[in-house]
Amino acid sequence: MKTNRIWIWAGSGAVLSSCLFALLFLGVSMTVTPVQAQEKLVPIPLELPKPMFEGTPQNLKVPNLEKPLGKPREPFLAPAGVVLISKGKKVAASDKEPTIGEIEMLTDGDKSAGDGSFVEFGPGLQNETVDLGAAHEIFAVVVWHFHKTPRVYFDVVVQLADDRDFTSNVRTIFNNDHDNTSGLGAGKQMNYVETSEGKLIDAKGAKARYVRLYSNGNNANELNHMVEVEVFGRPAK
Ligand SMILES: [Ca+2]
Ligand SMILES: [Ca+2]
Repeated sequence: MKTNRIWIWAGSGAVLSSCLFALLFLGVSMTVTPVQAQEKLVPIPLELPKPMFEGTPQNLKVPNLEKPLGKPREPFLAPAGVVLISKGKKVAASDKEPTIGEIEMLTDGDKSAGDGSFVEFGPGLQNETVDLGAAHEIFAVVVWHFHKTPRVYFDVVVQLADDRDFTSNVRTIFNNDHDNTSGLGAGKQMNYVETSEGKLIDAKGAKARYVRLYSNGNNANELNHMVEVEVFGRPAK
């Protein structure tokens, strides 16, 4: 009898401690798993314009140039509910009087390559800033500078900030200015050839209201061009 009772006591003790252990384990794994990892990921609703040229020419004499993928880009995944949040949003530019087109055309939804769809800004380092109207979680920024002919735009830097003057919580999400011509810091990303796919930049859910894009001329001339900027995200919690 006495032995039985001891066994029962020992048995419930073991059950209790394994329950405690399981709870502890669950608690630990819950704290280390980020909330986002549990969200369902789906391709962002990105619509591409018609290409004006096939493939990518190999004869561009540009240093530090990324090798073309040779196939369509894989769909970009983000949490379900992430949508295009930049269409029709206000844009400001360092060159307030573009020589071709209007600043508003950067977020008008027209991504065509042809004349009448791109905006031409002055030479040298220029920037354009999209105001999303409120803080958003940003997952992707896609930019089309010019895709009528294959071109490489220089010193492409993309930044996020909380304020329009880019003084508060400034983060750089893309920078291929490897020798710091722009004075924004040297970047490690490579030069790339513009295509109808645009350049897709992973913003990893960073919170910001403003998106700023710099460029500093291109391999054909000193001017800066922009067809469209698209930002995919959702309102910040
Ligand atoms: Ca446009
Ligand atoms: Ca540079």
